[in-house]
Amino acid sequence: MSNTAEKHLQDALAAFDFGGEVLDASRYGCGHINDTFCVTTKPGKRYILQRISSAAFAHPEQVMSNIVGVTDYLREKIAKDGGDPERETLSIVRAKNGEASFVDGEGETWRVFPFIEDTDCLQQADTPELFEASALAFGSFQRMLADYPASTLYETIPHFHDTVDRFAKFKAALEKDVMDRAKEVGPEVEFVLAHEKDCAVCMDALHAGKLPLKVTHNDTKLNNVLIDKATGKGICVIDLDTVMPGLSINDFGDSIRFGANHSAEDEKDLSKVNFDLPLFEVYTRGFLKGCGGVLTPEEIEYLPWGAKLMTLECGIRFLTDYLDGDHYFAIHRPEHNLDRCRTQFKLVSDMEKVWEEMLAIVHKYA
Ligand code: ADP
Ligand code: GN1
Ligand code: MG
Repeated sequence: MSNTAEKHLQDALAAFDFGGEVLDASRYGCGHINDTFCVTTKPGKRYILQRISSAAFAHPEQVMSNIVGVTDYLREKIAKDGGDPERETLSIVRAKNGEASFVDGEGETWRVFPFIEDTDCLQQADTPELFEASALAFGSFQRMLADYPASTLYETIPHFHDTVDRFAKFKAALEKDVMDRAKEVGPEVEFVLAHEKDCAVCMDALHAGKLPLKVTHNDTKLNNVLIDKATGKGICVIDLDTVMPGLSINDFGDSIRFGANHSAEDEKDLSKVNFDLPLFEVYTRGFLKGCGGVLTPEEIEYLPWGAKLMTLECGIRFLTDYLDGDHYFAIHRPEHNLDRCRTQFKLVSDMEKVWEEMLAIVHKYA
């Protein structure tokens, strides 16, 4: 994220029809990738206006093509199941020229979604019930897209969850050390190097045909699902930029990484960062229920690996960005990415200590 989004905000606002005068457009949310604004109009409606991160997405038009396809498909499915398509999936507000997005004078892409009202976006699971609600939502997302034509989807970020490739990119950043920061991160570097073999476990299982490619979300943190304030149900999975073929265990794993603990992703005091096995259990139960039988026995067997590798990989990504000079993830303090990396590695170590229990929990609900 950078402040230059404000430079083109007025142009972007003018490119869309918000159904009335725009009263306000302010930065919104806690995402690390896009520039997000909440737009309020005179008729009292709200919208999400986003500038898609060009640091993350080389082809925003491909991102939008995926989102149009997936949300059209979900809308039909939700309606058939008697749900409310306006609240249970994102809808795109097209630009005045009929396109799914607007490109500003600097070539940056903007898009608009109606704001889904009367929902909460949580940064931490306040109760196990809410965490389970998010698990049901992400599991159902897998189930609903099980028959989606995967070949029509673009790979919006190549090698996104290829942990072997993430390891290689980390080594390259370490070697270059453009910011001269490697000397500050010895223990973190050691941690990554000691886990080199682990990085290959899921990719090897994919290549061996043990794990299938599915249509997956790939960014299933708790704040990417909206919880209905009235019912406490996870009603809408958002942030669809990385929906593409991937591993189901990674959708499970990324939620565990972010939500199965009681601390913030950027907590500085590591004594507060502890993997929570009961929350792991709650999420496992909800996710498997939401998936409704679409996972193979091998996918279920590998769920703990999904949890461990998504956490390790995310820590590696934060560390790589720190070494590179913080160009990818939005940061709000100088060592932000390093703090984030440390929480992830603490969680990985915790998981390693209760590995047998994690396996037992997965077997219990398989
Ligand atoms: P990023 O990729 O930067 O995480 P997101 O698409 O997740 O961007 O959006 C950032 C935040 O904006 C979300 O965490 C959520 O709080 C809010 N948000 C996004 N879309 C909607 C929507 N349609 N309705 C309500 N809130 C939304
Ligand atoms: C980013 O977009 P956001 O903030 O929901 C990132 C995820 C990371 C996450 C770490 C496209 O998610 O992969 O796991 O930060 N998204 C992208 O919090 O890189
Ligand atoms: Mg997000």
